[in-house]
Amino acid sequence: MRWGPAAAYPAAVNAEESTSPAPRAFACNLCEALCGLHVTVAHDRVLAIRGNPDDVFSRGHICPKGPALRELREDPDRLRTPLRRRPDGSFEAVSWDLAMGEIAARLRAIRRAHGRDAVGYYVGNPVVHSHRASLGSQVLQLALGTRNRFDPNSQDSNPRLFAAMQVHGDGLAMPVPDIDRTDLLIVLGANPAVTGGSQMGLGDVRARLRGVRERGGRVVVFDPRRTETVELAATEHHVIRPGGDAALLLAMLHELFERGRIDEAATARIAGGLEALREAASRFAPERVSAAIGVAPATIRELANALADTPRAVVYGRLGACQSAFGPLVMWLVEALNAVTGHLDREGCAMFPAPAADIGPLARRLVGNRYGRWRSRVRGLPEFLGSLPSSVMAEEMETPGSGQIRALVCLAGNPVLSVPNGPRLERALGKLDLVVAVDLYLNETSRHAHYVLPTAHVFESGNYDLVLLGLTVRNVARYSPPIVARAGDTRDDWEICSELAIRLLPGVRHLRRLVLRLSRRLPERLIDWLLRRGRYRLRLERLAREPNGVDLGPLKAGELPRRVHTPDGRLRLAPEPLLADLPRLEAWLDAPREPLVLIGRRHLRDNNSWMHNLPSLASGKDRATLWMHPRDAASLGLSDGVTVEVTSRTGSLRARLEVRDAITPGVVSLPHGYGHASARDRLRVAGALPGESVNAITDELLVEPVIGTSILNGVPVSVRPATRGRPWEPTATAD
Ligand SMILES: Nc1nc2c(c(=O)[nH]1)N[C@H]1C(S)=C(S)[C@@H](COP(=O)(O)OP(=O)(O)OC[C@H]3O[C@@H](n4cnc5c(=O)[nH]c(N)nc54)[C@H](O)[C@@H]3O)O[C@H]1N2
Ligand SMILES: Nc1nc2c(c(=O)[nH]1)N[C@H]1C(S)=C(S)[C@@H](COP(=O)(O)OP(=O)(O)OC[C@H]3O[C@@H](n4cnc5c(=O)[nH]c(N)nc54)[C@H](O)[C@@H]3O)O[C@H]1N2
Ligand code: SF4
Ligand SMILES: [Mo]
Repeated sequence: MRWGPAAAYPAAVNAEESTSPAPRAFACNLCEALCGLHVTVAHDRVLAIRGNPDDVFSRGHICPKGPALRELREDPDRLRTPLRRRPDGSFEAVSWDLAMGEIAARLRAIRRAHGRDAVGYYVGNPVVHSHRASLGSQVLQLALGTRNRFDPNSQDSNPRLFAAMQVHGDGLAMPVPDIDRTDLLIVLGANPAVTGGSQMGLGDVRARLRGVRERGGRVVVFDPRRTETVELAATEHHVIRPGGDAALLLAMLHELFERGRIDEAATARIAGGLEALREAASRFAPERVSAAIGVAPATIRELANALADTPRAVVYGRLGACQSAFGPLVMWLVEALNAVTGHLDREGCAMFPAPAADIGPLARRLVGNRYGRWRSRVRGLPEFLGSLPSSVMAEEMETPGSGQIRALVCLAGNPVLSVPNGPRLERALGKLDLVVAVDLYLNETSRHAHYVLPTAHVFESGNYDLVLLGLTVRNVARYSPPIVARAGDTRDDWEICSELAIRLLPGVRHLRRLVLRLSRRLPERLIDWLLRRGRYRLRLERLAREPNGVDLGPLKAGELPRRVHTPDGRLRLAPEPLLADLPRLEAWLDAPREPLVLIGRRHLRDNNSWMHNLPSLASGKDRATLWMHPRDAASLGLSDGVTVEVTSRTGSLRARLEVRDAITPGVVSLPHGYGHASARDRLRVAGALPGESVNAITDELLVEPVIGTSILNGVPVSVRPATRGRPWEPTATAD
């Protein structure tokens, strides 16, 4: 059947022509900008979505993804009933009770025969954007009790969490830039103008970013690409070689130690390890690192001194640096540099948010602050915060023996598109005894499931951003109660996870109905409890009456003692596991360069892999293109618009070439989250989009050695003209 966007979607209803119902406030949960939306609803249908000018955090700003939440609710391809796979591979609709009963029975049988670790558990990114999903995922984890737990953090935040754990003694103790008051913001590997900020929740993104420059401050961006953030907000852009950030920060420290610009007495009051940090930095003089990282010694020196001279200044590093070859080192050095220059826990500097509902104590108890408690069976990569790196999933499924993964529960994730060497994972998934997906769609991952459980739309379940309101640049509290009734036979992630957990626990199985009834509002009760005992003494009921949010004021200094959980209450400036990785960095400085390396890219209308089925976001020109500098294109004899084949150790893909001087020579870039052709029968808009999955050519064996984070920026590749075919027709990949 042909099904174009025009036929599939009811035309947007003109709000003026309808009865003009008053818009309801609801906070967008797609990214960390947490924008307030005005949602016009009539008869349980969403008519229109705009920015909410009265929202205390976002003040009316939104991006195109927020309004697309309307299309998400209407999308005819979104799942509305549980599915079970038939022997011939097709899916049939089944009841919740039947699906839940069969899943639980099969999981129990697999565990009886092969042990708990035979069930793998993948928890995807949207979980952190929903309180009902994050609490549900924890409950299900308790019931599954598997050590084969995975999440995107090994492709994302782990270096930052690890640095927080090492330096502050708590993985959640992550300061954010006090962007509203800073005079110098140094950005390493982030593009908040597009992403909404990450571990730096930026309501009213564009105004906040531009604000620094408009106040006369400096915004200095280090990035191999001239990004949208550079265009919008930077006063300076420095190209850096992918992976160069750790050496840059060490060279800045070198300069500061050399010139005696570090207040040793002040630092010693809050931190230990200064001598070891000085010793480490002494090996990385600006002249030593400059050629390798592509930043001039004078630039490094000037910036180091500017940091020391500017009382309100902050260094911020994020995803681009986390996914580089030295992610944990960079994130450690960001914390250390802010601390030793007096830019921690002060106004205009790196500051700790004070959330109304603080999950810190609970998280420390549940997840703890340890790592390496167990290792992956095949490659021996360490557990961190209860999870193993996702890059080991495929080999743990393929390799026979005790502890082999034979089933996977995948909650809100699309690892076939998000994990390096996705095609290998896809093949491994196809051979499992049982795959259960909890998702909105039948997509590249969930199409391999035996059961797919459909989740409700966020407008139907309501949301409190339990995790992300602890990472905002201003203290705010905001609860969005449900604004429309449940459409279709869906359930929310809490309902699904808690029921599955209950069915897996032998003791409570028989009291299921009672326990489920009692636990339905447990997530809200927990938040209410956290709010009441929190420092602002709020209540959920009050927040429900103020959906524009409650402004709790600018970030406050003096949070450090509450946030630091090291044994002696002081920061650790020179953690042993990170010092141990420095010889690798020194070797990298001298190693021959790869001629061409691949980095990632995010676009405003993409949201990782999963909103490409919404016409307003999918429209426009092909975004899954390979960006290449004119000089490289000329030397390879390639011209703009041709189809190229990009090859790495793991495979190859085809993409249209975009020749752009915004990217630095020697570096090419592709966005992730594309490659929907294989799911086109159930994703009719996304499936027609050009583009293949970049994770067909990222390498599951390319990980940094400290905690096994995937190196997704700096993957060696070669590029040549494609001999045949169009970029969105999938190519074969090597094993
Ligand atoms: N529109 C949109 N917004 C999103 C998402 C999305 O998919 N689309 N995803 C969300 C998610 S899950 C996350 S984690 C956040 C991420 O949000 P950000 O942390 O802002 O990350 P990116 O936009 O990926 O930007 C990373 C930047 O690092 C650069 N870079 C690559 N390698 C290096 C390097 O070695 N050193 C330096 N200094 N720079 C480097 C890249 O060119 C890129 O500009 O965004 C979130 N917001
Ligand atoms: N090469 C490369 N790979 C990357 C990245 C990169 O920059 N480059 N970025 C990495 C990063 S930062 C991240 S966070 C990961 C993301 O990796 P994943 O979390 O694995 O993937 P997503 O694309 O976010 O897919 C989310 C899935 O959840 C479903 N979903 C959406 N909302 C809900 C909900 O409320 N409940 C449920 N049950 N399901 C829902 C969607 O339909 C989709 O299938 O990708 C990582 N992979
Ligand atoms: S910037 Fe983020 S939070 Fe705001 S509307 Fe867009 S996706 Fe939603
Ligand atoms: Mo992410």
